[in-house]
Amino acid sequence: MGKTLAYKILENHLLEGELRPGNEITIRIDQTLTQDSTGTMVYLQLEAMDVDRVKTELSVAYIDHNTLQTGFENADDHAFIKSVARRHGILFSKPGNGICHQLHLENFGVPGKTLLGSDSHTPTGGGIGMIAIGAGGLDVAVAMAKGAYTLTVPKVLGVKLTGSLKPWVSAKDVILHVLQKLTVKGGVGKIVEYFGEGVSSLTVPDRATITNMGAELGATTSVFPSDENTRKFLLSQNRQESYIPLCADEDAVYDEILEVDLSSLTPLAAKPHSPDNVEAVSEIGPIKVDQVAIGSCTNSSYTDLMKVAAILKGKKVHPDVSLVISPGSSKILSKLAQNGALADIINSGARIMENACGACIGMGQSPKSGAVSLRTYNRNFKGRSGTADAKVYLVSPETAALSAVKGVLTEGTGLEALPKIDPYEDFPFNDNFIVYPEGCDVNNTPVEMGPNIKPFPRNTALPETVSAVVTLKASDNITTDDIMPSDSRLLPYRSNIPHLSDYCFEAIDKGFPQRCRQYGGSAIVGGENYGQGSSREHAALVPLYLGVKFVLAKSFARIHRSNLINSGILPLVFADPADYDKISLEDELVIENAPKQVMEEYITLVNKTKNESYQTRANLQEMEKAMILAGGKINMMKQQ
Ligand code: MIC
Ligand code: SF4
Repeated sequence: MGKTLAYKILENHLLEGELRPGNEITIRIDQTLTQDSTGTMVYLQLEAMDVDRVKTELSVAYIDHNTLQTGFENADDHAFIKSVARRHGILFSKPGNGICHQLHLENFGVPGKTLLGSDSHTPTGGGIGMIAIGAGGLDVAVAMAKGAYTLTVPKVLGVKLTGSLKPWVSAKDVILHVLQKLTVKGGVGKIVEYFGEGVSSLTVPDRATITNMGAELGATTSVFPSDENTRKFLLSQNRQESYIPLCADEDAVYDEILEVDLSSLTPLAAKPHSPDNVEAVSEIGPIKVDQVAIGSCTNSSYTDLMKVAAILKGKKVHPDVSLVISPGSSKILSKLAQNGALADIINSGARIMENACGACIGMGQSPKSGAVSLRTYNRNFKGRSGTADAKVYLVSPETAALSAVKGVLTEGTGLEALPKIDPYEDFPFNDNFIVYPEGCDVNNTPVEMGPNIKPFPRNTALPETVSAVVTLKASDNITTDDIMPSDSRLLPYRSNIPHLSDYCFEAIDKGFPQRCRQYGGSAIVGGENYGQGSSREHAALVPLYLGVKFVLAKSFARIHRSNLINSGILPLVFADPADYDKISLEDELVIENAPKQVMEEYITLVNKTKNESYQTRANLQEMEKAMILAGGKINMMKQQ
């Protein structure tokens, strides 16, 4: 039976377990990446593990999220990360170099290797044939310490591509189409693997846009074959030696198949407030636009920005539109500056922002009240832009740039095609933003710890009786942005859990932190796909700090579920989803004989307030059981 590309790479990296869907396996991790907003926790955890040099082939610490530096906090975090990177042999990418995923693709990604990153969009690396997985910070710290990662084997969903894209239709429209078909939970427990004759028509930046937004499907990762386009991309980055051809066997068997005829696609947009709320731009119609934001790890490649420059050349941004552009990397910005495209962009009236995440994570550029903001980003969750009532639409760079000029949502069907852009132009080698850990030694490099950096909370072993009061009842698709909001006000406190705790669930229920403090032990009740979105483990660490003992939901998103378990918080799923309606805010829920019950298939939950009980399941793998019993991953590791 033929093998999928995903399973070939996993098999090559298998350290423990059997490669079958649903099994627990441990794989070798070749590379890791961290970014700064999750990185401070990662490196505090790495320090707590008493390791010397990292065990990976390559680990890189990027600074790209918290670069506003409106006070000492961001810069202190950067200095902390830099000092820890040096201690353990990790490369440090200075702020200003660009967005971690774009940079990793350009400078370090290698087809066929595994990459674990403390950011949900790490699967961008799948664009060059890597198995690149986003994970919670602690998992990445452990991967650095041990060179390994334990996961549940996903199924493989094959996306068969035929045809090729028409002018003005782009990679963003491909992934928006897939999101429309599969929804934000359609990829949970799956790797999305692209194959078929349509693959060769997509450039590496196209592929990276598609694998990047596989995160929005909830997928473990997404992967493209490594082919001639991959070779040309690596050559353009002066890294031809990293190239190897890779693809699935001709007769590979996929668990599911979705067919996409690229020629049939039209420009699409994800409407507020979910990436799967997709409709054709022509159907939505020419709504008035207040802001257009181009950039983010999804759509800030050289090709994307060259297309944008071609559209803006000789044009004027509409008087009612603020157009903001953040290039993905310093190399891209430098190239645009050299070839004159940057001047075309600036002359149109666009604002150029730093090569960083910026507005994508609400670090500046919040639009005006009630604004319509078109963004080439990957998430349009309510409030993420920093403006609670803004309406964010996710679109391609082509649609974004055209609309910025017109002042209304516009797509290009029928217009003259854009000039051909060579995505594989030569990018001269430049590592001036990289700090190498030369002569690193744990013993002679102190950790630089600013006053904003506070210890992370630790759980205790699972007690006999777990008793908790329901302090929040939430609906479906709760995001980690809902649980632990991030914007320019809160991002400087990613290394300060006590401070963040006052803002937990702020936009959903302001009374949550206070209720948790009042009851001591609490429980959260959620709907389907609880914890989708960002990998931030703050969405588990802050509830832990506030005394949350378990989360009871209809289903969980992968990374958040792992983060809960890593923190010793039980993720329970209703055996009968109808029980969700029976539980009310402030009910008291109890698990008797908890250590015994977590070893079993079902866990009985008693509702003391209503005098009834419910069957739940934790679906824990063996190692996950050990973590829950010990009160989290670090405690489990210390016991071992
Ligand atoms: C995001 O896009 O939400 C982030 C910010 O990159 C997060 C990481 C974080 O919360 O720091 C992610 O996607 O994992
Ligand atoms: Fe940064 Fe946005 Fe990408 Fe997250 S999604 S890594 S915030 S650019």
